[in-house]
Amino acid sequence: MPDIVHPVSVEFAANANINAEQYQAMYKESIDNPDGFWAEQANKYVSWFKPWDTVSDWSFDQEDLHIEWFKNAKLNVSYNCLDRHLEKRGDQVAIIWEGDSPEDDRKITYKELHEEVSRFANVLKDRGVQKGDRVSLYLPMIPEAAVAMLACTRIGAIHSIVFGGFSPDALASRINDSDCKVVITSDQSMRGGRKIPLKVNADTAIDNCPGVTTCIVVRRGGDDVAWTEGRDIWYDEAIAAASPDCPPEEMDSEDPLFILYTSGSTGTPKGVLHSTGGYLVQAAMTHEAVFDYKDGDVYWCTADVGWVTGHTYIVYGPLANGATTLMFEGIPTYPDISRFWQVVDKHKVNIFYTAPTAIRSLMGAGNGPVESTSRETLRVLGTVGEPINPEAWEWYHGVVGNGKCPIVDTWWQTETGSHMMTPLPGAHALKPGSATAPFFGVHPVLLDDEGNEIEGNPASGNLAIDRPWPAMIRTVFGDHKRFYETYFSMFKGYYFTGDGAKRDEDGNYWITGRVDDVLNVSGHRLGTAEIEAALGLHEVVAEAAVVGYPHDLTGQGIYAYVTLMDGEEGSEELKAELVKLVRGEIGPIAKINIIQFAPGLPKTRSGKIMRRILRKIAADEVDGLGDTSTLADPSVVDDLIDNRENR
Ligand code: 6R9
Repeated sequence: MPDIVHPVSVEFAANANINAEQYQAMYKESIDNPDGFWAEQANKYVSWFKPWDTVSDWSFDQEDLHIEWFKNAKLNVSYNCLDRHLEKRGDQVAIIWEGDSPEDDRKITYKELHEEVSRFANVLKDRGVQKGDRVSLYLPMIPEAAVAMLACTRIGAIHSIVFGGFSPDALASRINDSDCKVVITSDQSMRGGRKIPLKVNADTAIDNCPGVTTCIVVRRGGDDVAWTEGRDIWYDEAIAAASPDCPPEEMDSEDPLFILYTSGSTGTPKGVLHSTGGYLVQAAMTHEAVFDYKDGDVYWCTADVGWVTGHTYIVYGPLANGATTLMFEGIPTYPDISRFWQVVDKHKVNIFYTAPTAIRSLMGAGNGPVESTSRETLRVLGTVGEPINPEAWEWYHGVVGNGKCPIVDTWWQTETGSHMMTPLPGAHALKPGSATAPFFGVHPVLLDDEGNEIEGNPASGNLAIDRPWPAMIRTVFGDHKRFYETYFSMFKGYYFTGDGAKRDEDGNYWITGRVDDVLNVSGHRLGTAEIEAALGLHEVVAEAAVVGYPHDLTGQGIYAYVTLMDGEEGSEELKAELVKLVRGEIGPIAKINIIQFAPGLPKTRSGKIMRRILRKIAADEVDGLGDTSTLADPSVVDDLIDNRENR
């Protein structure tokens, strides 16, 4: 491991929300007395209509699997993100929207946001949406996405956001799985100067969703769209006609807040269900502590609201804290490769949070496009989504941050709801590539493959957590059994993250990546099983196995081994067809990089594909294939190695 260490800046620590000493004391308290610790945070960060009876109640056992925080307490998320700020900061900007084109921007105050959310909540009610109903959002990065999320929380509806880059099929299966009756979309989405026909996709999806009765369409591009009378309504017309008065629903702390689908190692994507109270407490607290957020800061997270990062760190965390959050519709390279930094200067951004893949691609264009901007307002930088390589870290720190901004490398997951491991900028020395230390209340352990805790440092193993935290997943929507099987069956008594990690001599954590069959491409999670299922739809495909391999820009690339039906021949045309097929089934994020036609796949005698071997071949590590004697037919491996040039 590299031994570069950037010590905590003395000036930064002097003004930080949390310094090293405070971190130590608070961390100890959070582990020794979790209920006391979280009760204090819950009172500090959230306004409750009614207090809780018990702080936490939980079991990770199969028979009794449940996780509850702040039991019987009442609150409303939109009240916490809007109403309670009105008196003090009604005229403060809540959302700065920066459009795809630099000429397009908008500022929305807390007062305006409160009014629009209330109106839209009434629109939803008017369309029959009640507490507990599911609403699907398929939207670009426009303020209406935040409005729709908050409007759902205002009336107790459960939103399920589907990333705008997913295909109609992917959207339809998510709408049906969570039984949504309302879909909110827009006519178009604008990215990099190009229009993407969201409404066309939504229409195609809804054709296969018998439960959908309403489709609400935000006008973004202004082009004509197909219209289904009775089902489709325009967002702008509906809110103009709706009352601006909508009292927030009293929700139980454990009432569901949202569903977000994510890929796992097997089967179709799972609906990760988050609940209300615990999620909001930890979202708000991490946003303030991890980014050293201070009143008046302009904060920008470049994620899409279709991912968990957008949920927690564009909308809920910042707005619960009364922050000004920037929402960006475009891409880092449009109209030119300085765009991120131009936006930082234009809106005087203080805190900037992005993904390593974006940093790597911008780094490729050299320092010029960064140095043509000032970025003097930046104070804290963050990364999320995948491990960051030390070279990209140093560039981000030295060039983007002018060497003066601490970088918080935040490790967490859709399932964890909030940050789990990260340095705090005023408390921890920074090691490029290390997610460093657990957040308050998080007790990580490294397990060997038998489930024994590995004590001492250094160590490496499977990363698991031995107790719940407030923002944790509560269940897999509609499938509590799968919840247990996915996260708790592998290592009894622990939540298993699916990641591997190392702990160095100082006890700092380094995430090494997924140890299961989940790929991470540009920070996006993809299940190998989903891609394999899509490939299997092609009539000449007999079998497919998909693995990840190291990729300079996207972190991991997608490598597919495809076995064809007897008598079929592989060709470049067929490869192109298969790439297109997968893209159509899942969406543009599932772009296969390499296809290798393989007459056979390495399998155990019981028929299980040995992915370990496929991963090694994909990574060109053919000398270290390990023991292949358990294979049903070891000669398959030689053939795969010999035919690598066909890929
Ligand atoms: C928030 C988010 C989760 C997976 C996770 C891990 C990887 C996320 C990371 C990181 C190393 C970091 N991951 N942050 N790996 N360092 N700072 O990304 O959620 O889309 O569910 O992905 O991403 O492998 O298990 P999600």
